[in-house]
Amino acid sequence: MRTEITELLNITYPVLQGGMAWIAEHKLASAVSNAGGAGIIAGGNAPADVIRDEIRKAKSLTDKPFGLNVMLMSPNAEDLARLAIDEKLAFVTTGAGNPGKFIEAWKAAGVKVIPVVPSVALAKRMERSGADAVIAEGTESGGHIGENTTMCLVPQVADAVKIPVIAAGGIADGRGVAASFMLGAKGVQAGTRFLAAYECRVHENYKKLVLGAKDTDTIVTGRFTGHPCRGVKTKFARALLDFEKNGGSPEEFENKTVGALRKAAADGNIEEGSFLCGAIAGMVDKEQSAKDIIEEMFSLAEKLLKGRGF
Ligand code: TUI
Repeated sequence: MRTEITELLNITYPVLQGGMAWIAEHKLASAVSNAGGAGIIAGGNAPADVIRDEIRKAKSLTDKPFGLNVMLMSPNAEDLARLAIDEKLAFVTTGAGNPGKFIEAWKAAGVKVIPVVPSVALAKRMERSGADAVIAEGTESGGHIGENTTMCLVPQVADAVKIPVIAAGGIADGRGVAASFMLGAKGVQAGTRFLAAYECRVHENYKKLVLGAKDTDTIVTGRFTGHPCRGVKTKFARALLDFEKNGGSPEEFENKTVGALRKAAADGNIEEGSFLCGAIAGMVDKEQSAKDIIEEMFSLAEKLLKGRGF
């Protein structure tokens, strides 16, 4: 399935793996890239040395292109931005902010730039700043989210910019891929589905929660901090929501959630971890290899799109 995204990134299938902090490391990224998609190592809040090591390990496992996700709220964002250049990565994706100040240097170094955007306004700004593509991410996504839905955001962004649009949020099978293409996307990004890949080395408890989730099992916490996050509706997540509903302070909320991603992903700590995942978790119910996930997604998508101008 050739699109502007397969051409841009030199990949076989127009699918990017989500840049899930504490989860997306070399094993998963290289498996996705080896399967013909675009694997991504998540920078998260990690220091550059740790991520350099992840990048080098991924290079030892694949000769296919893979990228780095730079989470712009990280205190290490600047170092990670430079690391992508030093390591000559094929592309970067960015999240949780405006990457404008890094774009020129990335482009000069030949690193393709693909920011996540939650709005048409930011998509247009990113296009003007020289981004190669944008990821229009709906509020169905896991982790830090915007307000608009994938269904509404993707066609509006596709109408507003000339660069290719990648749809994200709520896409976990071939139907989601086909729908995204119908909405004007030239590629998709999937996080939650890849969380269930054999090659994803997140804690067993995390996988179990996602695989066991049903349609109503995710909630959004932290809206009042300005950084809403979607994840599994555990007792801890419900307590966070009660805390904000009952007038707790945003500062105290942040204190309660410091380290919660690590506690979930590395320790499987159900009591204090934030098990971020997308609203599509209810549909993700089995572990598979990254290769099987991608091939299953695209064989269905191609069947659905055949004869519809794709
Ligand atoms: O970044 C994500 N997902 C994430 S980051 C993360 S770590 C974190 N933990 C707690 C609070 C905040 C972050 C967990 N999940 N997805 C991409 C994404 N980017 N979603 C929304 C945005 C976004 C929001 C505002 C991108 C740009 C933006 O721009 C605001 C501006 O400055 O114009």
